[in-house]
Amino acid sequence: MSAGGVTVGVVMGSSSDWDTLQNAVAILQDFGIAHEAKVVSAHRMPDDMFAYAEAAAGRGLKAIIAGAGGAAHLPGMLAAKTTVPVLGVPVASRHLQGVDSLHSIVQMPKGIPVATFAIGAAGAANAALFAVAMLATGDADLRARLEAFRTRQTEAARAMTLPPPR
Ligand code: RP5
Repeated sequence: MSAGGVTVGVVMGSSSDWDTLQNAVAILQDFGIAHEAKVVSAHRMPDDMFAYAEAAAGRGLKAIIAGAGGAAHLPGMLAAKTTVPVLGVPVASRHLQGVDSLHSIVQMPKGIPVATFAIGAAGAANAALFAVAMLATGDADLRARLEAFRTRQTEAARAMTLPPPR
């Protein structure tokens, strides 16, 4: 964790993305990761976006989870301006259901990677779990909590029962 500061930034293109990105924040909260969540719109706040990316490493951020919908240029442009790993979450868009967001984020040209996750809530949660896994490589206590999370998930799946056929 960075000295007294934020370790993982969660940014999104609009407050309308919060319903999706809150799934990432919930995971970070559960694991006690110091984080922040804010709107940083690539096309409506380009100067703010550049400032956020340029300050990220100096602020001690270890990962940036960036969610956006449609022409989802936010994750790519952040990644272009910082070497802090950017984890991209495609948000389901109104007209193309997030396939546009997914393609926009995943098809980064060679040289500037964005780790891209599934469309929607699952992608947001997995981006946060991936950030936890990255941080856990240097934090034995966090790794133990991630392993315990996996164990609980396994036990929950083993306890699943099925109803009789109709
Ligand atoms: C993108 O445009 C945002 O990431 C959002 O998913 C989409 C729609 O934004 P709003 O019109 O809801 O503000 O910038």
